[in-house]
Amino acid sequence: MSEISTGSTPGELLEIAVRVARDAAATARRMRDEAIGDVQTKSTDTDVVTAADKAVERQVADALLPQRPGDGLLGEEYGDAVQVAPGAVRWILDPIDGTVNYLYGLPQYAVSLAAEVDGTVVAGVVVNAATGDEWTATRGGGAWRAGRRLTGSTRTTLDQALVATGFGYDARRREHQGAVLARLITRVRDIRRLGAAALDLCFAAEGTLDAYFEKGLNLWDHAAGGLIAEEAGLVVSGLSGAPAGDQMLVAAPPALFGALHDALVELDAAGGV
Ligand code: LIP
Repeated sequence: MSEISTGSTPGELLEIAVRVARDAAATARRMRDEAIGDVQTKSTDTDVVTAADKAVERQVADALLPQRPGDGLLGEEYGDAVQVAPGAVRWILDPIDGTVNYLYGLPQYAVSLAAEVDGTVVAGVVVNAATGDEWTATRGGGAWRAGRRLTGSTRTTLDQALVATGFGYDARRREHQGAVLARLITRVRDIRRLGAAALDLCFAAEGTLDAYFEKGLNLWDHAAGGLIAEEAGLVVSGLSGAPAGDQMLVAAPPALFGALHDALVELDAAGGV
């Protein structure tokens, strides 16, 4: 990989993230056939990691860290390499978000890479490794796809909203999530379960979905996609004033957010294990 700049403006960090994420997506695509032959499990028997998840994360670390001393990297597979100093950049990476889709060959998996400074995500990119589709954002600079500025859905009522969500790998959690869904589904247009939080957030940012919510996400699942959704004008948060996080993440345009939020509170969507 050629020279990586030491720049630190959101625009410079985005440029770096885009180049590194595109190369990582190419590796994931190239490796798929061989990688799905080498699969291990993590938290449960259905929580899988392939050789490509690990190889992509190592590739991103090798591309970024040697050329940017002082930066850190929080990745899904190898965790938090170094503690960064105040003002320094911590990269947040999901090498392949939607690993089960990757395993099955469903073209809905992505490299998600964000740059965070002092706890705030300032730049982010999501690249669908199967299709090459790409979404980007910088804080204050808007969210973009193929040169088009994203502004989210114009839907205003929950009963007309196409809402995406996801389920955890733990059967007890899925039971609770399934029960919530059984009651929510009568209040929305329909539900979509696409299998990759980063892409769900990007679809909500561009209005291909009206809203998205999920319990149990890790920071690497939503760091980049969350910024892209926020910069498209969506509200991205937890419930009852909590920030978006593993308890709950809800992303919806302001006109829809209140109704979805209140339904999720009523249905105890952040409850269960
Ligand atoms: C996935 C998330 C998805 C969720 C899955 C899984 P992974 O991340 O993107 O939204 O429903 O359970 O957590 O494991 O493919 O990186």
